Amino acid sequence: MIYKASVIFLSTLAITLAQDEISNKKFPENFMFGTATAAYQVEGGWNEDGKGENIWDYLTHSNPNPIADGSTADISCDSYHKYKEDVAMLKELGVDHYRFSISWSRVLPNGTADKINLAGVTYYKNLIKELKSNNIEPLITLYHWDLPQVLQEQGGWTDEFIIDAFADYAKVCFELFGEDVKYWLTFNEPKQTCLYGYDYGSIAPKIYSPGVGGYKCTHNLLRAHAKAWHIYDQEFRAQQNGKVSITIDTPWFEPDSDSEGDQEAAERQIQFTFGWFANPIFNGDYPEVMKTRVAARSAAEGLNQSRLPEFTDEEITYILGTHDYLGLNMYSSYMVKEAAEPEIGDPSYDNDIGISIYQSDDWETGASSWLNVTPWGIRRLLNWLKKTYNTPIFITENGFSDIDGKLNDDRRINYYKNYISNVRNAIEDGVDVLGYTAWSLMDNFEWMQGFKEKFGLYQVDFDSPNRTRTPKDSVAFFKKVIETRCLVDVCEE
Ligand code: GBE
Repeated sequence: MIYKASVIFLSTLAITLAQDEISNKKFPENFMFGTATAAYQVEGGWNEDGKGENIWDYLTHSNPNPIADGSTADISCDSYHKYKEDVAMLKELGVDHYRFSISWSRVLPNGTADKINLAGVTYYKNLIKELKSNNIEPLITLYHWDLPQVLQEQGGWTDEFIIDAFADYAKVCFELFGEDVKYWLTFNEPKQTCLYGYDYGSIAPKIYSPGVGGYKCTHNLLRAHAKAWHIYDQEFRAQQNGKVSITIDTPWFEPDSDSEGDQEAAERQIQFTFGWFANPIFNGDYPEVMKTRVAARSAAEGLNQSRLPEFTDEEITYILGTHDYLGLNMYSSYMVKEAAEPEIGDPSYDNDIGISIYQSDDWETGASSWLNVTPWGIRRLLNWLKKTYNTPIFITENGFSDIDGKLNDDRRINYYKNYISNVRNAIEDGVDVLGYTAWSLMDNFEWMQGFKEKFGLYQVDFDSPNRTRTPKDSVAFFKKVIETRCLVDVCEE
């Protein structure tokens, strides 16, 4: 008996230590709960009705196929044909908004505004109409990584011509869809596009140009973002009355100790990760620490100018203030320690930062190598964002992956419960959070991991021609949170 009791006591203690207490405070009525997807990950119909090829079509069709399970998203969830089922799922969840993205090459098959593909336009008009008639607010991303392949062949994001090409595309979208859209995002996760796409060379278009390509790409992307925002501001805002911003992704970076060195290293890391994109838009120009470090290392490498391009004063002014809110994607955290200055050698973004980073073995992990369960990190990050940019924040992605995609997804429920609770605590701390978006509505094509890592609230049967969608247990959980605005049985009124 005594033995049994102590086992129970110990296991309860372990649970208590593993999770924070869940907030019993209600979310405000106007707080927006929703889910997200992205065009290439769910639509399929890769060459239907006049759609042009994009860099992910091109990459997944190349030989050998570089995707972990050899898959493509030619069909994926088949949302191009099943958008009504998708909206029915959103309706069942009771969401306030749905975040999806427009496929540039579906609307402009040549990448340029000289030819608009009517069938593509109709698809998005139908989707928006279906959402609106079910009282679901669309939150639209213009660019979720799927650049038209023809534009890549002209140099893609590291070439300046892309600024006008994107601005033209954005204008077409505002014109065609803007009447029914209150929330726009120009870019999803510029760090992934620029660093992973044009510097590390690990995602499409897989260009390896360490310490150079990422900075060049970002320099164009930020000017393209600003141009799209100004077009909206000058030509559409008065009639359409929407908000335009960008979604930036970052983990939380926790200093490994109280030492000044570790604190400074963690701040430097987040400035290189988040400030790289946010500082020009919210505070003006790249973060000081980036300018100084990249310039110094470039000089030591024998270059006569910094690998980090410089904005003109005019550009700084043009980019500053091009936001109506801030989009945030957050999943996990890292510990950061100071490190010795990396030796001068071949240029590298990571050496430009020059810190050391790790994830604790004690942290629970999902199917994705980089994703660990650190719900406290989102609260600290939200507070850091408030302190640094002081702006309303829309959480546009947060979620958990597993390999099997099983219906009984307790670990996903636990992830959501703890993260959302920490979001509620951050609101209590005084952070202005507009909404929370779960990634993802359904299992889908997880980029280089193909269909091996599943983030969905709904399971999708990729072996059935119908792509049958089935709710996982997390659907009932999230539905209840949205309905009651509360994470526990009874919330404080
Ligand atoms: C987002 O990215 C995307 O917006 C969304 O499209 C995606 O499906 C979702 O998250 C889930 O991943 O060397 O193995 O650590 C890590 C999330 C690459 C942020 C991938 C970088 C996820 C951060 C490479 N990750 N990403 S490594």
